[in-house]
Amino acid sequence: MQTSLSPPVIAYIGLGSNLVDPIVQIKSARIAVAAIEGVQEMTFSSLYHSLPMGPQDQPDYVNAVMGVVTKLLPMDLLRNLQHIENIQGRIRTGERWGARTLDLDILTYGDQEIDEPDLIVPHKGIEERSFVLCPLFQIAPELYVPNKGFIVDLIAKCPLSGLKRIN
Ligand code: ROI
Repeated sequence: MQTSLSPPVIAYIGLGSNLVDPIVQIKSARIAVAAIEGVQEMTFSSLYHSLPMGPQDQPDYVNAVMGVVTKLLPMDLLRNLQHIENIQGRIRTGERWGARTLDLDILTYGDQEIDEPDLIVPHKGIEERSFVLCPLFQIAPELYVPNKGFIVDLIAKCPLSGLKRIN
């Protein structure tokens, strides 16, 4: 893949899966993300079991968050993550908030705020998602999420919604 390199930035990536052996999906994705050229794994949270946000007629999810140092520009990082989603069998049905084999979201990218048609960072709705905030807090307890607040304050305001740590 064609990419441009820039100075290293710390980014956090949310991982989610609720189809075709979610724990295996998340573990495979971790390896694939760490293997992207220009991306280095820094931290990886526990795995969490979460109830679906959105339509309830879908399986429960497994979620985790990964911290990386990357020299990729945000759009290049996004394209690489989408490539991994596709390789792991993600089918985009167009259904909003439907089940998926793998979801890889850029949660934060340094202190940048990005508002592009394909990419909004910090991730939209992060403050309502305990399945993102809890693993993120586990690996980055002092994080300030640009334009949203400190992770510790975001977590205090977010219901746990049945989230359970697996490992
Ligand atoms: N619900 C949970 N619990 N975990 C997710 O990763 C997740 N991802 C989504 C939607 C469909 C909004 N619901 C989710 O994209």
